[in-house]
This record gives sequence, structure tokens and C-alpha cells, in this order.
Amino acid sequence: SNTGAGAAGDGGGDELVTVGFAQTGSESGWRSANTESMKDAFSEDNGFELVFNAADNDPAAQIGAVRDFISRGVDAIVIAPIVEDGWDDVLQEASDAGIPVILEDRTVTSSDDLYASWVGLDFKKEGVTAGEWAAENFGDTPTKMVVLEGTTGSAPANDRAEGFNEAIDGTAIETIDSQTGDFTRDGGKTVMEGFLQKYGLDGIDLLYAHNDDMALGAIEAIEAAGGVPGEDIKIISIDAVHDGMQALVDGKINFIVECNPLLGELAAGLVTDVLADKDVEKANYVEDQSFTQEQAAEVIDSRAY
Ligand code: GYE
Repeated sequence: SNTGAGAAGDGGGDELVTVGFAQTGSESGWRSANTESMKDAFSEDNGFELVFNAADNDPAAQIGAVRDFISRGVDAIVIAPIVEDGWDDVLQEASDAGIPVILEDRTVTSSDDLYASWVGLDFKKEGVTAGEWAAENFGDTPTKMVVLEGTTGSAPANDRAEGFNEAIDGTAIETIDSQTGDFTRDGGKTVMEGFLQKYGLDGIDLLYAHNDDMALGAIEAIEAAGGVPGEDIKIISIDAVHDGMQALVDGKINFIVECNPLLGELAAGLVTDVLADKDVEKANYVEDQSFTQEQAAEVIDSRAY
């Protein structure tokens, strides 16, 4: 069915709407929560048949999955694009096949004529919020900072770096090193071990991690080196997933900017509207909060992910 009927749970006995979802992989706690939210929203009870693919963070494999959705003739395609670049051809192919594409989470550099809509977070603003907190708390004293970047070429890695750098510009915070940890706990741990070997525990004052998982990996590395995370090395990260919030409450992380992974219902709503030929916004932003250690302690038990 290409009508979208049934997706709103109108119980009309219509066929299910077939949706191919090309997920990035399963790199982080954020990603697990996002996948669960998507699977819940695109359920048979809601009128969907979901064809799920997780590309294990491999951009070529993800494009292959989208081509596979096109050749199956799904009703709509949802993509969480691993990287920003390289989407023009396959988005054009979907468009030629008359299959609408909705992006969720990450953005692409392609023209927005090539997709119907996007829903996600303002990654640059997240970076600015993190950077402003850093500037306020450490900006007046010489502070040596290392950065754990997200997946190279991904929108959140690019935008979180840009926003943070803008916010600390002109302060006494100096970036002494910045490398990718691929948004994973293992990646964060390995890269932090390298930083500690190179600069020593005393040579690093602050860590900015583009997500909680990398911060959690770095915490293991700092503890293994005999340091106290959150004290010897201050830590700022992004996501506010449960394990990150727990580390914040425990004093091992100093500040977290939220990135809400619960985008499933909004994405499903967009698919339904686009298939019904309704007008939708091209860009749909979900609001984020941020948490100090004290604020985290107040909310941790009421968090949905
Ligand atoms: O911050 C990170 C995940 O694209 C916003 O991807 C998402 C990011 C999230 O792996 O934990």
C-alpha cells in the first residue's frame, strides 16, 4: 500500500506500510535507545512492517542497505546516516523509484530536495552548550583539553566540534589533542590510554567527549592510570544515557548535554504524513537539556532511557 492508511492506527484493516530503516549500527547506549524507540513506533500494531538494517558503522554497507530497500519496493525509507557526505546518488535513486526518504538523527550534506524530511537534534547547539559550560568553569585558567571525537565525517562529530570550539574561542582552554573514538566505549578507552601515555595524567586537565560512551571508556583508562576521573581530569560529554548520568551522579563526569534518542514516534508520524501527501517541515528539531552533577542526581530515577 502506498497510501499510508493504517499507519495512524485507524484500524481500517489496510495492508501494513512497509518501511526500510537503515540504522548506523549499535555503537552506543544512545543507539540502543534509538533503535528500540524506532522498533516500538514502527510496529505492526501501529500499521507498519519494519525492515531493519544496522550497518555496523560502515557507510558503504549502509548505502547498500538502502539500495536493497529500493529494489524490494518498500513504501518508505528511513535513514540514520552514518556520515554526512556521499548520499546524492542513492537518494536520487530512491526519488526516481518514487520512494520517499525520511532522515532521522543525523543529517546529510545533500540538497534537501532529495529527501522528504528530517527529525533529530541540534548537534551544533549541543556543542555550544558544552563549550559554554567549559568556558564558564575553566576558561579563566590555563586548561589543557583533549577531545574524543565521534565517528569521522558524521554530522554530530562535525557539529559538536564546531559548536564547542566557537564557545571556547578566546578562553584559556587549549586543545592539545583531538582524535576519533568512533562513539564507542572501547574507542574512547583506547584513545584515552594513548593520550595518557603521551601527556601523562598531570598533562591533561579536561576531556571533551562527543558522547557518553567514549567518556565512560576514558574513565576506565584514567582509573587504570591511577587518576580520579571528574577531579584530576574534568569530563564533559553529550547524550545523557543512563550509564552517563550515573557517572555524572557519581562525580566521575562533570557535565552532560542531553541528546534525546527517542525519535521513533516523530519519525513514524512523518512517514505517515508524507505517504498521505501532507505538508511536513523539512527540518524537525527536538529540544535538549543539560545536566550538572546536582541536577543529574535529581532526575536520574525519572529518565526514560
Ligand atoms: O550522540 C552517539 C551515537 O547520532 C546523535 O550517535 C547520534 C550520536 C550519539 O553513537 O552516542
